[in-house]
Amino acid sequence: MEQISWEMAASVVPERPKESNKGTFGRLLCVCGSTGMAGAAMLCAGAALRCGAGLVDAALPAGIYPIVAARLPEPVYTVYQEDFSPVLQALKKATACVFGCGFSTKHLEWVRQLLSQVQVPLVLDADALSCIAEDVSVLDTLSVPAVLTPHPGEMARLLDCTVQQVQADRAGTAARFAKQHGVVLVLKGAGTLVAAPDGSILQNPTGNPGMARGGSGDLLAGMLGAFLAQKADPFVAACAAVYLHGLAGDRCAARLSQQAMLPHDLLDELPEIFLEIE
Ligand code: NPW
Ligand code: AMP
Ligand code: MG
Repeated sequence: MEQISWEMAASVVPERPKESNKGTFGRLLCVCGSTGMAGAAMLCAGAALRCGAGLVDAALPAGIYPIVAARLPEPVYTVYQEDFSPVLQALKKATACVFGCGFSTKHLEWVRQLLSQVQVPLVLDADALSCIAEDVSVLDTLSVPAVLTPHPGEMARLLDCTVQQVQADRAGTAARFAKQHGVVLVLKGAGTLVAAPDGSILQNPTGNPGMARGGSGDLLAGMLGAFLAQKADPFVAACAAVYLHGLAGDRCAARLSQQAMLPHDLLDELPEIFLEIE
């Protein structure tokens, strides 16, 4: 199978014209995190910041806002409680949105509201995917490009099948789902696959088992969201994000060992990688 190349990954980094300002590089809304999963929001928003988004707006439940804001000074924050409307207002100002990392699976109605109102390219990850699995047909109502980033467990939920069935035919599973719903589908795991809405597919050559720990996927979603906010084509953005995420993981493993590396350590590898691209 054809693999994602360094050149394709590098193509996602835009020129930074002399006269540019933060608006030039997009406004990414990250609807992530819930009580008990503040880390998912931090990792997602932190990765988006390191991948060039002009402005990151982190939409958080009030309970975790002080924790996240104390650690990440750069985002603006949209804080909500029982009422989801502040998030829907923030969505109107965004140029891309990442939805689902650590969001909790209790709010199917909020997922429906966001999907019915979103007008910008969208990353759907983690608990947003688990909610959508209740009614996959909501994907067919989307009028914007969507990139879905399931791990095999989430893919199995979306298809109402077993993880073993997903893993037995990863390429076929990813390509069929992408084509059927007109989305970009990133099927994660060793040799992550990226399937385009036309069913074509590329495999990621980077990454290692040191990335098999909680939080890795939340970083990937933030990286991908940042590239979408900077107007990258959704399929190219997905390929670039998985390639650069895996490359950062490989460099982390060489520096820190697969045993001890942590997801947030990957963020420290990104500046060197972007220096090589620039
Ligand atoms: P098993 O048990 O390994 O055999 P869930 P989650 C399966 C947030 N996080 N290959 C797995 O199978 C996320 O963003 C927050 C095969 C199990 O059945 C989500 O919102 C963190 N099977 C939420 O937690 C850090 C695989 O899928 C099921 C597989 C829940 O997400 C952690 C598990 O999936 C986390 O990111 C693979 N490669 N991968 C934080 N610090 O705030 C998974 N499975 O139930 O959706 O749980 O992925 O942990
Ligand atoms: P998640 O399960 O959502 O946290 O996502 C895990 C991330 O780590 C995905 O990007 C996976 O592709 C990556 N990952 C997990 N295990 C491995 C592995 N054995 N080899 C390469 N990448 C992996
Ligand atoms: Mg995940």
